[in-house]
Amino acid sequence: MKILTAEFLRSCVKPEDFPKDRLPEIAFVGRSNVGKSSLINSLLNRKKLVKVSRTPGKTRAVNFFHVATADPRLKNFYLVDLPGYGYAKASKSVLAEWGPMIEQYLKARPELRAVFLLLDARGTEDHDASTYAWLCDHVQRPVLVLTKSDKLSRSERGASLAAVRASFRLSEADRCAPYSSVTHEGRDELWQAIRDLVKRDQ
Ligand SMILES: Nc1nc2c(ncn2[C@@H]2O[C@H](COP(=O)(O)OP(=O)(O)OP(=O)(O)O)[C@@H](O)[C@H]2O)c(=O)[nH]1
Ligand SMILES: [Mg+2]
Repeated sequence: MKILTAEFLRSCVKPEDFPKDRLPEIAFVGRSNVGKSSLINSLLNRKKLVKVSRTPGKTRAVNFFHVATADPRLKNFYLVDLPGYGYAKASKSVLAEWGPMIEQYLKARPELRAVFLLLDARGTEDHDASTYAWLCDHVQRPVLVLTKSDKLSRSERGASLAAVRASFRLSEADRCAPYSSVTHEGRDELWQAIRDLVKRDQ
């Protein structure tokens, strides 16, 4: 994908902060530390556009990145980095703010064309399954991405994909693909998924 520009727009902590220009939005959801911010950097071929941290809970607001590409179907849109869930060390008050913020964003955006749910290729947790179910019921069926695939061997990757497909009861048509923000494995496939989903209702 030829990226023309990729810029941080702003960090939103309440719905009034969300942009009002109606551009298509693509959101990334997943547990804290799963690799959401790294994946956005990898997709955009930037090293430090989005802050990445070894400490879980780095992304605490809804962060919008404005992107322009050379693809006529993806001229102008936002990638949206959501705070991670399941970070037990965050203070209680921060935790109480997180859930509603994510919920408010996901439920209130007609601009939202695609939701990617990121899962660690090395194993999922109960919270991942409940988030998947919640997204299917309240927002839209998310596309699953198995992150950090570089940490697994080829055969382990196959086993991980099969395990997720079975436990999330995916159909043939449901996408689920490995991704590595280190080797960029899966990047072209992810852009293809974004293209297909953005085109869907334009
Ligand atoms: N080996 C490997 N490490 C990765 C990959 N993606 C992310 N990481 C590492 O995992 C850690 C967390 O990555 P982030 O991208 O900050 O994760 P996040 O989901 O945005 O985390 P929060 O903002 O806390 O929700 C960092 O140390 C990254 O370098 C990957 O594909 N491969
Ligand atoms: Mg992050």
